[in-house]
Amino acid sequence: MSEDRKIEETIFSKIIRKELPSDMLYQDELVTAFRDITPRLPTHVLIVPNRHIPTVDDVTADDEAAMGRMLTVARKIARDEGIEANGYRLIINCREHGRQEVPHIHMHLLGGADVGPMLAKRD
Ligand code: DGP
Repeated sequence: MSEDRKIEETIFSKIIRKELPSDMLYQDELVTAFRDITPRLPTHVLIVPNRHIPTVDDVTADDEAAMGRMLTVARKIARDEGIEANGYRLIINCREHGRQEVPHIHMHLLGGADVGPMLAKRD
């Protein structure tokens, strides 16, 4: 691993370990879910692997259980929030072009209102 891709913990690891407060909705041995601090829609939850994996590009076969759990937990939370019937969007940003701000994989669960078009059209 090159110096510029050093794995440094983010604030999310401290949230997972409950060293920092969050509005946590779910935690098990593989993943944790908590509300985004700057919600873009009525439901905006982040679902993260407990293990620090910086980006989707760093995922290995060993992470498949956690990656799959992120989806089943997304489904559970959508039901808990009562947004499953109308639907929702799941987003994982990766690195610079994906506009990933926190280098600890996180899936955004967004719903409770129409999320709008998939991406803004480019000129
Ligand atoms: P992304 O751009 O995909 O890396 O999204 C990062 C999200 O993380 C962004 O929507 C705001 C959220 N976030 C950043 N810091 C914190 C925090 O300390 N607590 C919580 N709950 N969310 C945070």
